[in-house]
Amino acid sequence: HLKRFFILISIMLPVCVIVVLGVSSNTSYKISSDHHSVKIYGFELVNEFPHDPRAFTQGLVYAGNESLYESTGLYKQSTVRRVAIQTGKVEVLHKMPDSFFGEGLTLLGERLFQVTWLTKIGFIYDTKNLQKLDRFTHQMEDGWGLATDGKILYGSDGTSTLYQIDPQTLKATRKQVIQFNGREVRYLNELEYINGEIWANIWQTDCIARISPKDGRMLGWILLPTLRQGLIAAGYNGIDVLNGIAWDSNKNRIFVTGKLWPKLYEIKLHPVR
Ligand code: DDQ
Ligand code: CA
Repeated sequence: HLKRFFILISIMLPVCVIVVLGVSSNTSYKISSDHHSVKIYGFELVNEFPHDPRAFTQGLVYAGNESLYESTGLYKQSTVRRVAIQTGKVEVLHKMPDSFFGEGLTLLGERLFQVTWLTKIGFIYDTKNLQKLDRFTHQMEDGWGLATDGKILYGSDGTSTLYQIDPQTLKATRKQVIQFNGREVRYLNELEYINGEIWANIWQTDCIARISPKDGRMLGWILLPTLRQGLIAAGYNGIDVLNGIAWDSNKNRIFVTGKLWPKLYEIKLHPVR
């Protein structure tokens, strides 16, 4: 286990450093204004809760009443579910058709919006029973993440583009290419709207980007490598990447988890620089 742990650290640390500094082997390190304005955050663990280790988490959103709505991926086993935070128990379950791979999920009013991997098809569900109300097509390249500020939807498709989407027409009303240190921030994945910002999991990393939806500017990086590394060190070898951010705006609580992770974490950020 120890050996695996060190191999993992030696892989993940450079990945985070590369993302944060925007340095690659064929470019030289350039100081840009980003380095003065973009903050780096670590975290403090507030709570940990059980999480279904078979849930390939693709969307996570606070439902109120100490529960979350979660969408899970993988063909033949994609779901939308409501889960109790304390116990991790599934309270309501909707099984998606076998041919769809569930992706990002967000809650707007009484309805849940969801997108699916490798299609432009999305679904709308009733929050009460998770029954499907409607289907839609969107204008992104692919369906990865979804979030909302309560008025408009925000979407990601695995590129560096953050989309603003009209929830009535499902048309993209604005596209912002997210950049850091003069480079595009690609692989924007699961999203959350938090206190006027968009937070984005960066696929295949332990990093979350904090983005201003007003001008598309990068505001900060949250580094969470120890969550996944801790699980690996505890013997959970089958887990996938960090994915899933939910925000309880009433109590200002932040929850994160990952694909096939046995835990859901409540975290508090602290600036490290
Ligand atoms: N995405 O969530 C990053 C958008 C896609 C993840 C795809 C993971 C592939 C798992 C295996 C797929 C089997 C066809
Ligand atoms: Ca989310």
